[in-house]
Amino acid sequence: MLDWLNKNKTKNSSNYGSIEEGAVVRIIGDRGSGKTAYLASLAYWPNADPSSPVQTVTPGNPDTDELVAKAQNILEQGFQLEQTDLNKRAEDLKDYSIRIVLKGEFSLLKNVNATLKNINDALKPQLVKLDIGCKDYAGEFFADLLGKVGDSQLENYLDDCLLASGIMFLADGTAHRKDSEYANGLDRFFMALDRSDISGKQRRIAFVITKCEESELWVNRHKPRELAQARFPKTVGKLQGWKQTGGGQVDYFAASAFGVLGQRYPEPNSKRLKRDRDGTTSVIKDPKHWRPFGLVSPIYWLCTGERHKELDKD
Ligand SMILES: Nc1nc2c(ncn2[C@@H]2O[C@H](COP(=O)(O)OP(=O)(O)OP(=O)(O)O)[C@@H](O)[C@H]2O)c(=O)[nH]1
Ligand SMILES: [Mg+2]
Repeated sequence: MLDWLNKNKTKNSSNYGSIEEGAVVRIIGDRGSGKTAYLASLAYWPNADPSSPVQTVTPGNPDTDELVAKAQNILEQGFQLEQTDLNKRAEDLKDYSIRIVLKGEFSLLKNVNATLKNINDALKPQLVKLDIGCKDYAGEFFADLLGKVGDSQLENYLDDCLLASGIMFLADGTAHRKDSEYANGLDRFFMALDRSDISGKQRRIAFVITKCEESELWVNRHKPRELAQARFPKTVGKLQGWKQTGGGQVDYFAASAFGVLGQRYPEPNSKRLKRDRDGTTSVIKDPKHWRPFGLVSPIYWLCTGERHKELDKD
């Protein structure tokens, strides 16, 4: 899977060229931050918007088919997903595999090195294929980062995490009172990351604020960096510190696995069950109009290191 890290640009003789990018990803974050819902909504991709830059999202293995079934049988029926178990070993966790294809676009810039010989290929619209392999950890892992030292299960998870080129760190935007805890968790996490080497490549961490259909987050969804800074200043401080000391790249994103209802006066497509210091638990209000937003943008960035403006508008 680590081969996916190598940019692999293939050309063919059809009307479309294609650019293939990939990443090995781990999703981390507190209990209830929305990790499994994020992945399930992405893999299921309900009510695709015809004007979205995303052409298709395809599950790539039986584990991912099972996740799609959960999206259909649990989330779409208006229920909550169960908590993810902290398996004994990270190797035994489900390893999801998802291919995302973005619609063809003329992307000459990506081909600035084209020679005259392959300029024809460079002039074709490029289908961008993003392949990710992703493990969804239980939030308990994140709690263990704070509370446990030298625990063999925790070490096993950290070792597994070191294999990833991209980390998605999810935080429920309504759990901002836990900012200090997340910042402390990151300290431990960075200590582990820094002792690893992914063959000279820079690791990327996408900090994703989830549940952004909630009105208090929705209004700032197009300014994810500012939103993160306002809600989780200490966490952002740690992430920026890691970046500045050469740890790797960091960027900020806003997403919702549930989305909103209506276009002119959008309202959250979620029904709140509970809200406390730990954040919000909800179910989908109107499953027929379930359309998540912001899910692909962090993946595009983890795979390419570039931001996709259209995906950010989502
Ligand atoms: N409002 C809202 N609620 C969400 C969203 N995504 C997830 N939830 C809710 O947040 C709660 C936790 O979601 P999960 O996806 O199970 O969270 P998790 O991070 O996988 O949690 P663990 O497996 O325990 O680590 C559930 O009540 C979900 O229905 C979202 O985009 N909006
Ligand atoms: Mg989970």
